[in-house]
Amino acid sequence: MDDVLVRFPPGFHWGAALSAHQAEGGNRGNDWWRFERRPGAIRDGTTSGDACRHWERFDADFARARGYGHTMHRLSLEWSRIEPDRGRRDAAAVAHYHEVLASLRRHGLIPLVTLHHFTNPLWIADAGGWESRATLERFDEHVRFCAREYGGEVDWWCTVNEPEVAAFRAYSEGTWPPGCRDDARALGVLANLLEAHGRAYRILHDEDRADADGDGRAAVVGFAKHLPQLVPDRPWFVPDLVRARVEDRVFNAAVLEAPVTGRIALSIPGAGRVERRPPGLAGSLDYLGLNHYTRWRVRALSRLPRVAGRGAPRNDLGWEVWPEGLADAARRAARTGAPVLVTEHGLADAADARRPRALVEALLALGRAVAEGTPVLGYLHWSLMDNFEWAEGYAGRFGLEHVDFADPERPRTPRRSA
Ligand code: IFM
Repeated sequence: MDDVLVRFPPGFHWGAALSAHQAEGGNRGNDWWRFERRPGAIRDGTTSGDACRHWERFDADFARARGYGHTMHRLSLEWSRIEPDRGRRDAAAVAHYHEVLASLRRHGLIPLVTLHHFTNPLWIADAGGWESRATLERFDEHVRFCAREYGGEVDWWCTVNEPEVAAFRAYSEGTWPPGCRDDARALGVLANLLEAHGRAYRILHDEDRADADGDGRAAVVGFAKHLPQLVPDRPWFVPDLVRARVEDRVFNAAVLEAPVTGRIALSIPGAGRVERRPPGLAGSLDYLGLNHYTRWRVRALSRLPRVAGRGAPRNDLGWEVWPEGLADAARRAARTGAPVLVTEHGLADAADARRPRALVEALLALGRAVAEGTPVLGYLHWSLMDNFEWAEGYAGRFGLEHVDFADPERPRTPRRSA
């Protein structure tokens, strides 16, 4: 009975999230577009191609989101479209994003804009990507440009999406561009991305002085943290325990601490250590974006270092479906002292067999956490519609809406979850 009494506070934001490369289609100028062409890079052999054709269809997409009762929408601006060559801004792309933002406002959706969602312009990738210190300068310039250009329409900013995922998939696992397998390099990239967040935080506050929605705040800035629970698979087996602690420390704890204390301290035994205290990073969270999907059981001395619980329900990608985990992650995220905004949560479930129930259970648990005093500002589902799931291709269907990728018109059909 308690469950039905869960209430979210007035002003709680509801909505969904998308990212440019996964939905727009035709993002030819970035490192993902090139990587997708490597044989075997994408598990189902697809490429992002036209994706959802959201570039053309954004207005109708936002109208439907509003129809579901959404009040906020998370999107990303594709850096390679805005600045296809170093220092050259594409006027048509810049104007396009003004239209996108105007459409969101027209439909009553508050935009939450992500400035870096995994993709890099080719000219950045070819100049060393996030291993190069020069990329921090180039990103500063991009952030400054966006703050000045779009600050009048945007108050909510997400600097970097999942810096830890970007670093480890691309530089440690080697499954994302540029496809390296070197933990030491991954640590360096993660440190640079965290530093970039701190710098972007200061730039956005300096440059965006326009209060777009009249609530007295011109810029509300955070980044999105992918926060899975990493637990030992066999708690009685010391190597599993140690490995789970090491992974949680570098992937979760260190990333949560950095924007609070200003200290970046990353280490992996045998791979080295990165330690620095860049100016501007301390106190750089107006909110913490929480992306939550699953928990992983960590195994040492095993071919598969992370597995889903035996017998646990799984999504289409084999990740454990654990609805209560969202509230648990929100409590942990709130220990940073920043209010939490769920910037992503969902599951790949083409048949929509598990999603409706998992969604309700996750929200009930989140509502109870809010009632206990956990500061949560809103919930954005990943994703509004099926889209290009990176190295999984189109096999991971996370949408509230089904998209028919075989049809050039890319029709969308609401699932029961919507
Ligand atoms: O699709 C991704 C998204 O780009 C970042 N967070 C996790 C999602 C699902 O894997």
